[in-house]
Amino acid sequence: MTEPASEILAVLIVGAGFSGLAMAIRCRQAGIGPLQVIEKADGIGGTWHDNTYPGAACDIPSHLYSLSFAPKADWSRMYAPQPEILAYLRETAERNGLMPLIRLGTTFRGATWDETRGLWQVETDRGPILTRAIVSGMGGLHHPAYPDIPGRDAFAGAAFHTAAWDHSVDLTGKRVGVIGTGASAIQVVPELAKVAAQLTLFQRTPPWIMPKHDHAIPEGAKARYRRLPLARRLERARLFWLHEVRAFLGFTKVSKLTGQAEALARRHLAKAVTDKDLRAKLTPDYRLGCKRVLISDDYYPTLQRPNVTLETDGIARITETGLTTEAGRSHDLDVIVYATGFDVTATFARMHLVGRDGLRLTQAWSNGMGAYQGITVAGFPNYFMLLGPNSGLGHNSVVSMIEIQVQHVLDCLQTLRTGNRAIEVRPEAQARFLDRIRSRMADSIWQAGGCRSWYLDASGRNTTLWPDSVMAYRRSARRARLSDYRLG
Ligand code: N01
Repeated sequence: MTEPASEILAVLIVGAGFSGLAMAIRCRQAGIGPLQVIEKADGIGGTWHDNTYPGAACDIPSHLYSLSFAPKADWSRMYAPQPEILAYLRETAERNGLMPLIRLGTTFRGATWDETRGLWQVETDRGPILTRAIVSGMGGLHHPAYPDIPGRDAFAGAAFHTAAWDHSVDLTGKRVGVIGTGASAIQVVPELAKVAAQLTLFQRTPPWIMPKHDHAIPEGAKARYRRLPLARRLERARLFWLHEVRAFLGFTKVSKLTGQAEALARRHLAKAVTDKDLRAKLTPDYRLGCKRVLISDDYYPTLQRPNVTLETDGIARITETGLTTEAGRSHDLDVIVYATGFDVTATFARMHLVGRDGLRLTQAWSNGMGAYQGITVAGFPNYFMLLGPNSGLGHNSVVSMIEIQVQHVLDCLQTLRTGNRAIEVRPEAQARFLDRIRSRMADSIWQAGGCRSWYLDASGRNTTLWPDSVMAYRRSARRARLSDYRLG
């Protein structure tokens, strides 16, 4: 295949969510091109395009969960609802001239490194693309996970996942069953309970929940942020540090303060739930931080509504008319909502990437996922990941992580403009980095906290989260240390 040079991209960005858009903006500002963004969905926004369930919102404050170089002064609430975040991403893309560069409805199928030409040959469902570099902004939370419960196909009513909401189904007056009690469930349950005749929540493990204190941002504050960018920046910094200290409050490892954070969460529960039996069912038996710590002010009150039942008996099977529990209780339902999270490992495992000397990413990761700074993998030149392995966060805004990674990738991309055809992480640098991660993980809250979560892979290793503060990651990853890379 010999394409004219004009059809060879400098960078292909996969995914038009927070990471992909941030990368595209910064590439344009740095004059890196030609550039294209492909997105499998029919609109931009990534997770905020997919997750449209009632009550969807961010559990990180808006002024922190936004790009520092694309600020928004007039966020409506402390915690923005999904439509507002999606609108922000659309406006940001438009304002930065990205829309003509984005090809929607185009799925990345895989890519093969062409050593002779120093190019990636990318396969999409809309044809091939040739590019010098690929930046994956695919993230890990977009393949809905459905539980392996017998009889799942037998159910005669409507059934859908929180990340693939079926808006054609009117839940008013219906008997609704929700499976799962994670971050998505605690947002959707209060909304569904307002309209459903009966809502049954199937809980396997109770989450730790802290008060949210959500509120509308006063008009005066919005005007101030508009007038005085410094005031907005100070608010962002305040929120950043407020969250950053959580890394030392038991959110990454058991600390002296873990017990105090747990006591705070228990008080939140005790204040909201007076019934002793219900409170016992809602009390976690593992350490706070082991699973994502949730925030909500309306979840506990919702569980005490007369039309809501909390079922803690395990689900034995799904039948034509509802669910049967292991104790033999039947729940007749009109609708089942799966709030059962995402298949993170499968998302990365499905990346059909063939690097140098025919090395497949699945081979490179046969003992578990891992990447230098969560960004680059030895054997895969000019391939970069945003929010790749071990760069998710439990305690602070992932947007901060994205911005650090974008800067690192920009440094790498700059080397390709100065005569180098390829930049590839040195295996020894990657090994050193992964050793560091492993040793920090050993006594982390996710390993030692007495729970299982989506953070862990099949062998029980945490390959998803960064085990330290954002500032530590910034020190580690913000600038690409070129001595850790091989240029050629
Ligand atoms: O998914 P989850 P999620 N039978 O994996 C249960 C981000 N997010 O969509 O705990 C019964 O957390 C499972 O039970 P257990 C955020 O990063 C962010 O809620 O495994 N139950 C659990 O309760 C988050 O961490 C926001 O015992 C079953 C639930 O399903 C990530 O997305 C908002 C089951 C899955 O919880 C995922 O959150 C929403 C079974 N067979 C999401 N299988 C923000 O606001 C699974 N479960 C930023």
